Amino acid sequence: MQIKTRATRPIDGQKPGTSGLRKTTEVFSQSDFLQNYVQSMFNVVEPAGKTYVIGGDGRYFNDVAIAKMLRMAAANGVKKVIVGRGGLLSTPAASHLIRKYETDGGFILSASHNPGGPKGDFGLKYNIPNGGPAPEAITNAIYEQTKTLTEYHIAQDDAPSITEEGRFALGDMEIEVIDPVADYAALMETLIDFDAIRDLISRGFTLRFDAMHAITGPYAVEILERRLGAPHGSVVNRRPSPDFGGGHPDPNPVWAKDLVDHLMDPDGPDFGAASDGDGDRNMIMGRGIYVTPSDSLAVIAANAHLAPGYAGGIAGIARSMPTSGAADRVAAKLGVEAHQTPTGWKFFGTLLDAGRATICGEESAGTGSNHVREKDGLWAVLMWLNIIAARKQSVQEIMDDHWAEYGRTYYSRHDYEAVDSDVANTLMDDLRDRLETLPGKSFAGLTVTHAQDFDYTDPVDGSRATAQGIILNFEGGARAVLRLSGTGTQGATIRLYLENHEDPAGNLAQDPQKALERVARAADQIAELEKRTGRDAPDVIT
Ligand code: G16
Repeated sequence: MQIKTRATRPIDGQKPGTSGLRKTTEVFSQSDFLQNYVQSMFNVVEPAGKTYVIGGDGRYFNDVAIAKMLRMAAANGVKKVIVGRGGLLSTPAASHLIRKYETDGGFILSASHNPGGPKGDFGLKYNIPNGGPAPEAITNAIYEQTKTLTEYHIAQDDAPSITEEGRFALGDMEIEVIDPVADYAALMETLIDFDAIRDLISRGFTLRFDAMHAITGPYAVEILERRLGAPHGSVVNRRPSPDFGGGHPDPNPVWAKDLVDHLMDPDGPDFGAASDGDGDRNMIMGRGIYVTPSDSLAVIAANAHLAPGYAGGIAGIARSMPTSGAADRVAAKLGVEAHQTPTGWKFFGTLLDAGRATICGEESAGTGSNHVREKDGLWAVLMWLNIIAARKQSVQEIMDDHWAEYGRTYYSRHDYEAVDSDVANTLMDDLRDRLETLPGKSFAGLTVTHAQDFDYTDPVDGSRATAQGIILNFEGGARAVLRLSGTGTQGATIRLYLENHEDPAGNLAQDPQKALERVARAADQIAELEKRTGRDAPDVIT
């Protein structure tokens, strides 16, 4: 095999965000953009003689990028690559393979819930040997490499086809092409009570899983239909397509509206769920009810012992700071640790590795456990089905019982998308400067009790992350959080997270937007969201 060393120059804007590097496909496919980033990652991980997993969510450019990465991996001395057939792997499945085959890490190609296609987005991240996204010490080192890179190495030969399973070679590097689903499905069988779910379905329980034309289609068909017996057609939009059927593969009530319509129909299925582009996010619904991700985390944690994989109990619950406090109440009752981390699944890794958290979750539709080191959409769906089967209750009944026991934390997120970056940064900077002046002042009839910028010190390795979002606490317990998204590719997205807890004796049946109206107005008055962005309402409310 002939290796070519090509001269290159640093390319601006290769700083990884909340979860790896995400850019428009147009930017990612520009000359040398991918190669520069891959070589920068290789320069940090020193891949000679090592084994990696490579796979992606099948979006446009996935195949081209993987072929190039295989040639670069061979040229950089990689010993072996395990790759999903067709270059496909869901993010949680990739995490599992890294752990199961004890590889030196993996490379996941995805822009998650962002649209795909030539006009959509693309992304790439490195996961460490524990299966989780690289921590900031590594992503920062990669970014430093991108700023000084002068050359990259690539094999002259073409990469072999990866459309069939088997063992292939590229120079001295072995390429093992495997079934993307089999290992993951086997793992789920060890954690979840498949017999109980099979029995539930055989007695007429109906479900609709919307794969949103994305990667979970083949996983859901295998597990929900073939192994658990859901009738053919229970999984819809099941075939992954490079542009996700022209849609936005983000499982929330806005982008999965078709699923919401089915579940809000009095004759609709008993259970509904959706997953995102790369299979790590989830949305849970029952007939007539949408479960917020924050509530879903709390319910899964409270009932985890009903699933075989967690029968011995859980060690702790971790949530990202903007996620509601509903899970903390469960942790308190169970007498287990509760952790609050910055946004980004990578921050859960140390807690999971140290056995200080078993269940983790985020308001952004991510839930997972210590079975992998990524959030896992299908796992959350299976946990819910397991809980429904064990409790012999509907989703609505489970939520009613949960709220009656713990109270209800009303929750919503308001997104202002594609805001001019300068406007968004100035808004946050000005707010940060005024934090000390806010306590004691009233806005929309709510008095601020506490205002802070969230800083985090990892309790396991002591690493620090600063300026992770502004928290505004109000008298009576309401909370608003503001932060800028780290996953968008157009301008800035300002996220406003709102919550208000109602005790079990309070009104548990309010419309969440009504219950949060006052705190939303207070946050807007404080941060001048509408005035500064020139919008009279958020672009997306979930
Ligand atoms: C990623 C991260 C999550 C984060 C989400 C949203 O998820 O892994 O931890 O909550 O982005 O982040 P942001 O608010 O910065 O946009 P995914 O599913 O996009 O990989």
